[in-house]
Amino acid sequence: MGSPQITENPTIAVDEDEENGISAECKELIHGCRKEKGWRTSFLYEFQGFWCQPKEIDAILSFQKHYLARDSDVILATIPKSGTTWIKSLTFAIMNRNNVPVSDGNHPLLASNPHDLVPFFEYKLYANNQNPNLSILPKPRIFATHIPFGSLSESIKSSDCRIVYVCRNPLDTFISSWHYINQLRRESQPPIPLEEAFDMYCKGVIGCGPFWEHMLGYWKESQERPNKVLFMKYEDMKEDATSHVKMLANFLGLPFSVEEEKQGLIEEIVKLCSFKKLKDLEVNQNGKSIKNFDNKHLFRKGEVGDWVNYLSPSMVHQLSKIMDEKLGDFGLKFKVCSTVS
Ligand code: PAP
Repeated sequence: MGSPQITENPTIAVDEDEENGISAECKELIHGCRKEKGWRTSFLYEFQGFWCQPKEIDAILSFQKHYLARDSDVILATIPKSGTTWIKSLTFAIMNRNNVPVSDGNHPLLASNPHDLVPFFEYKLYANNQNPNLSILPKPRIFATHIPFGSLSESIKSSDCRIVYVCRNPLDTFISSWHYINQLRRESQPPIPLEEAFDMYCKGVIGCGPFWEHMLGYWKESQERPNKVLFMKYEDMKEDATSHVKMLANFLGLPFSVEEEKQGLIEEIVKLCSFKKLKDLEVNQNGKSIKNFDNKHLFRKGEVGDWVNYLSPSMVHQLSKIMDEKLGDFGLKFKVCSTVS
């Protein structure tokens, strides 16, 4: 349980010099990559078909070289702002329920942010030129990533480890990303205008984007190998969290017993991991975790359909058209709905 003790360099949050401290291999590589203006940093680079920052590329190279998956590993994959924090908390609570009762007043989720309990490969484990010895971690290990399916390490693809992918309606993911990035920009940087960010998003230029490629990589794999990749949607989870927690536990090979169900354990997990419960915790109000960013920005509204408050009809039309063109033929659809009043 838990993540290995790996020190993070707090200066990473500053990103004063995006190329500072990256390996010679990465430096050489990015100079041959297409680049575009970034949302928070000066540039995003197109690496292996997706957009990312130099430090992420360096970490991904190291991850691809060194990470060896075990059949018992669980990998949680998302594109940013799609429900990562939520799926981390749910999976952690489900998988550790025999070690730590969900009702325990000292449950790790009450004192730690989910990002500290389920580490990212690229922002934590392999960040800052680290190559941690993950073999010392007890089984089953839970890791997370924003890396697209095609760039996962070969051992993930060839082993029997399981992948859980959470996908969110791009209209909401865009708004969530826009708010989050504006919180992280340095004081000297003005907020990025909504229209500018929207154009970049529609071109696919966003961390780990294009969003359609990211979704399709995992979607296709989930269709071909449903026992390998579980594909869930944020909106469906919001609508019926209980049945999704049950489905998740089944997929993870840890189904709830009749007794557990009778005791209301599934509902307890849903409650423990709910937006309201996590948001109000001291660690999530005042703590810092991933890349030393404030945890509070990970809990904004947690609703479906907040995009109605920001996007013009023509923006909705444009993005819906892209979703339809890029995803429709593959049967990946989103209800363009709003539950926000
Ligand atoms: P990350 O990629 O930076 O880790 P991620 O957790 O994927 O972020 O996304 C954050 C979104 O999930 C936020 O959405 P919003 O901006 O529309 O509000 C956040 O509020 C929402 N979120 C965080 N925790 C939960 C939760 N427990 N239940 C539902 N939504 C959540």
